Amino acid sequence: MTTSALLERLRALVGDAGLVTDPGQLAGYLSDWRGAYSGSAAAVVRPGTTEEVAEVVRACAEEGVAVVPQGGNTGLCGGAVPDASGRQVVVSLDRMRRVRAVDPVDQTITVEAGVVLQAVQEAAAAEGCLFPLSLGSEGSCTIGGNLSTNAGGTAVLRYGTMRDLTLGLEVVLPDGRVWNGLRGLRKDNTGYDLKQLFIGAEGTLGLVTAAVLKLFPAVRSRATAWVAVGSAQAAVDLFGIVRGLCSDRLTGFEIMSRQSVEFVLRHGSGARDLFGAVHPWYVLVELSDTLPDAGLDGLLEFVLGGAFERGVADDAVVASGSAQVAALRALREGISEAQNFEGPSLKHDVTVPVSSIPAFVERTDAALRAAVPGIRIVAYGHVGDGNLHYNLSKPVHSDDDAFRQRADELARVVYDSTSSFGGSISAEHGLGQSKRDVIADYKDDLELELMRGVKQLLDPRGLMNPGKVLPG
Ligand code: FAD
Ligand code: 2HG
Ligand code: ZN
Repeated sequence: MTTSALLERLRALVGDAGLVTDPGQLAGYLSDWRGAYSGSAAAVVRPGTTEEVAEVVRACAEEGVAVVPQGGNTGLCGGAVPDASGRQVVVSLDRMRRVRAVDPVDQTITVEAGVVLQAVQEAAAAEGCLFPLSLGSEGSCTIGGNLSTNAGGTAVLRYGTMRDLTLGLEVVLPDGRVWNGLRGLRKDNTGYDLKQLFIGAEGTLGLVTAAVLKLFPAVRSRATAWVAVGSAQAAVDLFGIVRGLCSDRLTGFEIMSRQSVEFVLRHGSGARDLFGAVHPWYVLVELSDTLPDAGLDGLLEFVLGGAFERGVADDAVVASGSAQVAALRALREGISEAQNFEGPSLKHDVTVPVSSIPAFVERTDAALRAAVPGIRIVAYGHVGDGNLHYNLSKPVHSDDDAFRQRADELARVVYDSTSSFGGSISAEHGLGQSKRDVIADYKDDLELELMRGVKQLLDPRGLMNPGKVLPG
């Protein structure tokens, strides 16, 4: 069958509204959020139901055409972007936006894969519950993308990653069969936990169409502080102090280097520095509780007072009122976007044991500064999870392309250092196309062999998001 015959078959399945071939409309689906990756496609298909997804995938499989699943297209590793051949079909879940059920007794929510994360949070809140996954991209990213990247974000410390938040999945397999694993059971020991294969698979094993997710009791009080610390070691020490005293009430513990904050101060609208002096590192601490008057501000002040006495914290502000909380969060959440104004951002999403963060930072900073004098290291992230976004911006007044050309060499510096601390080169963003080759040097051969075996079992013809995750 020719491409045009396949497109007519797809049009018959999903209707005119479900098939995009117009170049103007295609553009938004063919490159990622940052414009760092772009490709071409025979078409974008937008099925409206699981049955339609299954029919579309079956039609493509019968014609030997590769499928690229896409949600909100906010991923940072090029996983949702097609290759340059123009032969692949992008399957966007952006018409599958139904919340199928919210159950406050079972504490579950069942949603289709195209539902935007923020809409899930809102649907849960409307029933007095909490869906805790929280990302800077939550207004655009979808549950299908969150599942497929095993997204993390700022509340992992308390609630875990998407893997921990998922009870059941519905998946269209690469041959078009539908696996209905939409169970909301808290316990189910009937063999292999198949849903975990699809979580974090970045669309290489199947197309997720719906999920049953865990809910939690709504949070009724919060306290937020912005703390200046003198070193990464002090940030880790502060983490130990806060966690020790606040336990599960500690919901978020985010670190930011001065360089990261400076970018937001320069490019974020209305952002302002909180302290008179400049500090090398900052921490955003968030406590939360289900009680309405849990006295969290007082608790946070008490904890920070102890940290000052021990010389761990240098300055701090406990936010008063929702406007100040939003301003503090914006200083943290604005970093990702602010980097885009400073030339190419070479992203490295690494994780090491929390206790190794200070030595990791010291060693990696030194190696990078030796390699590129004047390099701007934009290190920040979820320090309570040992996860740093160790991003690199070029020295001021230097050439974009010259810096980009050194991306692989500089990634090696960061990844070798990560590896020497027993860390991982992808904490939460995945491998996509950006890290699919380099992972071969940092993952055990046996693990890669087992991963290839799983791929071969589920997708023997390699038609589900080829060129992603597995080394070529
Ligand atoms: P997409 O980008 O569309 O796709 C991501 C991958 O999932 C691709 O490989 C795609 O093929 C696959 N996929 C998408 N939908 C499906 C489906 N239904 N079935 C099978 N495969 C599918 N990530 C974090 O983990 N933590 C953060 O704190 C965080 N913050 C961010 C902040 C900003 C400003 C931005 C731009 C991104 C951030 N991200 C973060 C990265 C990104 O938002 C997440 O990876 C998110 O989970 C991707 O969701 P998406 O719907 O946009 O997926
Ligand atoms: C965050 O924590 C995101 O802000 C994005 O994971 C990180 O842009 C990045 O590198
Ligand atoms: Zn992150």
